Amino acid sequence: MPQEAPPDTVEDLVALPCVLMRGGTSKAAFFHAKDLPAEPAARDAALLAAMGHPDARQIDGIGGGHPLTTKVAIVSPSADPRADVDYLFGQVVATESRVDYAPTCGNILSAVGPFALDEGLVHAQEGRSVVRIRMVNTASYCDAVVQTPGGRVRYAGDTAISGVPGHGAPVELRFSDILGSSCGALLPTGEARDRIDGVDVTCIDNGMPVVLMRAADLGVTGHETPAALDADAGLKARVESIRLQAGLRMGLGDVSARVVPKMTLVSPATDGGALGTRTFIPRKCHDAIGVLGAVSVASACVVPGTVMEGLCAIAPDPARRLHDLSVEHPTGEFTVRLLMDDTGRAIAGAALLRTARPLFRGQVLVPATRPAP
Ligand code: NQM
Repeated sequence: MPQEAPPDTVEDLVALPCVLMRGGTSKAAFFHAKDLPAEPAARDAALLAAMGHPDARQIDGIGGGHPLTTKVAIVSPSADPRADVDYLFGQVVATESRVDYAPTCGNILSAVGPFALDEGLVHAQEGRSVVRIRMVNTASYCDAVVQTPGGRVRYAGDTAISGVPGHGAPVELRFSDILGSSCGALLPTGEARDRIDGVDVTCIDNGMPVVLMRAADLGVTGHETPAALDADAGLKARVESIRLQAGLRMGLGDVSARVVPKMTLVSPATDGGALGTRTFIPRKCHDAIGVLGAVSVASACVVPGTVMEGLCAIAPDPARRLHDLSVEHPTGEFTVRLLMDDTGRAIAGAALLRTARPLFRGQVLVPATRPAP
């Protein structure tokens, strides 16, 4: 029987080394920067072909037909003395044949430490290893604490996160400098509350630019399912109109073709948490909530005067240095730990737990002849 040729000898397909990883409640194709074309247009053409475009189902690629499963991570050793590795995140917008590098992604970030250790970019320590990551998209930093008993990444464990079945080893993410990551200030409009299209909003950026609106102000409860909200064309049009105006006020410019700011409807908690959320990312409702999106939303709870006032179960309290805020979302909750400075009024850092694991290691095959978008 003839032997099948290994994939990298297939003449009209290019084989790109790739690890498919789950990070938190998202999935991404992970690449070493050295394995992708250096020129940005050629790199994006390869990524789009790998994920499958311009088809919404991504049938001719490995993307999952949903924003949360159409992500890429490009990792390389860092030249920055503050970091071990550089992490460039890309949100593939398959239907529009483009890769958006404006946001970073905190869920996928949780898989960067394990990937860097598995791939030998960082040497594992006994017990646990701290991987210092530069988030290239936002020029900010994160320390990821990964379990490495015996000097190898451990994926099994007893940490559960809402939105993912089962348990895994915890990856702790510690952020210290994400205030104003994309907009330059925690409150990019200079106000804790703005009024857009007759609706009170809070524009905030602690790792992710987010616009908070009270669900009730938009005629919904904020406890609807993502499918019900996605089917509400009138609501989505109102949210998009607010988003376009908020983008300008936040200094992000024309955001009509960008995936930031994210749009979060907030409501009183129903399950013992601090608040309820439904987040558009930005045109589809998230099944849970993004990591840095959740950090930004939680941050609004400790800033006086935001739309969270009177709605969040926890009021700002300058006597406290540490706040654990449970952000409820459609598939459970997400606890964000906010560290306050000595005055108790300014946010000094944030920390949270995720799980992550590799799903598949190999090569993704890209048609050699496919024209660039
Ligand atoms: O906000 C979804 C996700 C994200 C991004 C999105 C994220 C974050 O759940 O840091 O994690 O907002 O597009 O992966």
